[in-house]
Amino acid sequence: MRVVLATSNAGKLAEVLAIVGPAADVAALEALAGIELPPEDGDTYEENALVKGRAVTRAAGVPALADDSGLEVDALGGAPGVRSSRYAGPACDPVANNDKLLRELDGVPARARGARFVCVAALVIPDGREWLARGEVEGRIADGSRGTGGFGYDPLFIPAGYECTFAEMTSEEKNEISHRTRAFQAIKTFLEEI
Ligand code: ITT
Repeated sequence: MRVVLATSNAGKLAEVLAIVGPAADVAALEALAGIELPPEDGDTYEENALVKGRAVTRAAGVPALADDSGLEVDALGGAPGVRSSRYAGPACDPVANNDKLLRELDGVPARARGARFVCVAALVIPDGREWLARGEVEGRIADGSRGTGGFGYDPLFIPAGYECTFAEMTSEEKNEISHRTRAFQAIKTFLEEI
């Protein structure tokens, strides 16, 4: 089955292709020229994932997958959370976001740098049916930026049980344990049903 992934984030697209690829023919949003994603002003990952998925399904009449995700840092009361992409401002600049996060955690010791990545994946199909699935991975925030793989906050995130950041892992290693894999594995079972 052909589904369109409602994202403008190339890093997400690559990961979702690797996870869901064998179960469905996943196309990038660019395949549907002219369709723009609506603003994400929901207060939850679930609302935002559905907004993205519904917009693409409505505009194109095809099944859509969407992903809303973020990084929740304990010492910051769960911020940046659902606002992760815009943490340092509307430019959604990952380097500025990472710099801001390191500044906010300046002086916070390792034991208090706990964090988790959260991903909510949505599947929306033209007959109105919708599915949601959440995946999380626990870890902590490094003292500095390390590694060149992945995207977004990956150079700052050390998953529990590891000493390297997500950006120091291969994409296969990250995909073994990531929040995105956990969410999209569940969505994959729904895809196989319809
Ligand atoms: P789309 O809305 O077009 O899908 P986006 O990047 O704006 O792309 P989100 O609104 O879901 O996506 O924001 C998620 C942000 O959380 C993302 O920009 C990263 O900063 C961060 N993030 C989520 N998953 C991540 C991961 O696996 N590795 C690193 N950062 C991640």
